Amino acid sequence: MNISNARVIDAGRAVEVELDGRLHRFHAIWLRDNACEAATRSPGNGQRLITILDIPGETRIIEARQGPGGLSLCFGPEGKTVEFEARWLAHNAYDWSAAKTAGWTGPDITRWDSAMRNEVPSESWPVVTADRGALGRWLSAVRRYGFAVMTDMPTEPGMLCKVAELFGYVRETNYGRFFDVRAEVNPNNLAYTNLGLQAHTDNPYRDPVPTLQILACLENTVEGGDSIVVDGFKVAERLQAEDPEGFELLSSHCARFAYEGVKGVRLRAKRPMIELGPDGELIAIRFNNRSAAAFRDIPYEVMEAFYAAYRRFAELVEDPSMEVTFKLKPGELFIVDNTRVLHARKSFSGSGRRWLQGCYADKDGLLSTLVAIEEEGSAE
Ligand code: NM2
Ligand code: OGA
Ligand code: ZN
Repeated sequence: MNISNARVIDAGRAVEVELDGRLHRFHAIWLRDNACEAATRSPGNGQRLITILDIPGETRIIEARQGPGGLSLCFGPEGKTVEFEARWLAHNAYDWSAAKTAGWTGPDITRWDSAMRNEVPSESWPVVTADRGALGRWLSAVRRYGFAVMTDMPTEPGMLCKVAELFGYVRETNYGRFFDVRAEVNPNNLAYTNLGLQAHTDNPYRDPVPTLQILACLENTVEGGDSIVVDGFKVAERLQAEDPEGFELLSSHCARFAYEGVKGVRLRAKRPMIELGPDGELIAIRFNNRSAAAFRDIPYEVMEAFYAAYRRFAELVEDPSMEVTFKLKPGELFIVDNTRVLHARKSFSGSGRRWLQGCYADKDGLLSTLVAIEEEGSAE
């Protein structure tokens, strides 16, 4: 990292510095808050020891000196000198002017369509349990594609929880720590039938929604029952390209979802089908025909147009050019980012047996484990 031309600007309210040939400005208050030294952050755990109120509101940069690997800044009125690494500054630089368009996603995400069927990310259980690098590859695929397959699982009940435990924790719900998915006599959920299920995200009636789902196959000798996955982020992108108003409608109005299938459970949530962050980042898709409740947060004048956009979204979800289809065999499972990738199943016939098990887990733990594995790799 090349650092040059550091100078105090705006009467000490900021510093300007060239990092690898590009000028960046950083504010005095921001730099002071992010000082990486023992009185500001605990050297042991990296947590900040001070609050914003411990930093004088009139903080200014009195002096900027440039060293080989970084910047040495003296802050007034404290009279405190702090060193900043050039690499750290470049990584956290924020002096970008380009406004982002609604629906953007970060560099870790690659959207996909049916062409993914030729390169479905997949690792085998004996390999990921023996090799951190292989586990890292699998988790990295989940981060990038929101979907990955695992093969060669022992076909023992509950093994899918061991997969969640490779990177985090099972999220227990009213359906149990994990649940059997098979046709039942008095099903409390349409998943427990032989009906086809339109591509959906699970549990949109929960807030927060479970961010990962694992579905493992123990038996599958039925006719049909194929699995389908669809990248909801790709669907959103296509909707936005062909019908920007439709995208705007689904992202700026709340839908409602509910599950009230058994006595004592009354789960309800009010959230958009396409959720954007305040900076326009695409955060989550919620789409589930079985659990959509009556929408009542969309003005009368807008409701018909909202429904037209909902229909168009559904048509894109069902467009064969968007889907990857496969039939799970015993010992295979798949994981989906339930905030992004929709899953479906085709209906299946009465002859033969189909037994899947499912569980939920959370993506923050998966991403944390992945970054830790990546750091192990780069520390070698
Ligand atoms: N099960 C399989 O979100 C849903 O209601 C889909 C969930 C019952 C846990 C099915
Ligand atoms: C589910 C589900 C799909 C299947 O249980 O949430 O979508 O293949 N099941 O049975
Ligand atoms: Zn489901």
